[in-house]
Amino acid sequence: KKLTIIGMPMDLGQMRRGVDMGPSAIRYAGVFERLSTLFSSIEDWGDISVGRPETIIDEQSNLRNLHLIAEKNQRLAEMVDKIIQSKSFPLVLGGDHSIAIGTLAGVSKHYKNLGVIWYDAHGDLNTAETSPSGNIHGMPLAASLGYGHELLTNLLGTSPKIKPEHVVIIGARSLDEGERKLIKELGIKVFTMHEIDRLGMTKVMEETIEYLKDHTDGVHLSLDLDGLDPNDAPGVGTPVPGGISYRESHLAMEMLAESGLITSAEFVEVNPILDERNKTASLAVALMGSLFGEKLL
Ligand code: DIR
Ligand code: MN
Ligand code: MN
Ligand code: MN
Repeated sequence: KKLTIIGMPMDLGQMRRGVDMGPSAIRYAGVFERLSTLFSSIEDWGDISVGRPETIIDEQSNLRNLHLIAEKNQRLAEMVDKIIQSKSFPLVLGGDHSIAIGTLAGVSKHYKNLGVIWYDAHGDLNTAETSPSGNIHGMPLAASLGYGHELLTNLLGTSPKIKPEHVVIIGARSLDEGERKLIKELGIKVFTMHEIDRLGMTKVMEETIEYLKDHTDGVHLSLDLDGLDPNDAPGVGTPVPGGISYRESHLAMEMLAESGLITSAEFVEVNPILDERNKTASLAVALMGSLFGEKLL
């Protein structure tokens, strides 16, 4: 089993600076060492160059940094494609969540029915029309489903990348009006905090795995650290109280490891400037350990 790490120091999808240092923070927290015992071979391809330009609002669409985000995600998509071609498991380090547009463009080239687990406080199902913020990090799931600006939906020349019945959102507790509408319209499976409290994480993950396993030929995990409770993951740009706990999250990762379903993953929104002594990056690395089958005994 081979793993390839790639960093995407992107902070243009939202307004708080510092999330571009996420990949560095995760590396500093020891990702390479931690995962190296779990794979027969592990490589770090370094970071994709994003640059740090002034914010440019697309006049026609009101999408902040649209062109640059599309361009950089194109590059990420190509790299992720290459990683999978080399028969390795792609692990993408963010960066804000707009990078999922690139990751999913690259991954979905290799699967007819790619499943997606979206572990997040938010739905990331906005478009230019529904977004209250204009921030593209609130749009990657919509874009991957084919909704939104063509520059975001059509990377590598195909759209949509994924089907709504192959998506599971876990941890939602902040949804915008347009996102709620789209979830209902498309019938997307969502485990909000209510279901997590009510059913418990064990049942939520059992149902998630059952829901995806016979209908998909690969499953991507897109884990936004703000899906966790801000007490456990303070270093995020848009914290929402009442999130998934540290222990529930480890359980979720362990159950995914046991299922053997996950074929690619990304960990996003780690912002070391907002963090407490790299706690959130360290948490991300610990969760990766569980996701990739680390065992105490
Ligand atoms: C909000 C925040 N729904 C937006 N989204 C975030 O700007 O569209 N996603 N933070 O993870
Ligand atoms: Mn997100
Ligand atoms: Mn989020
Ligand atoms: Mn199906």
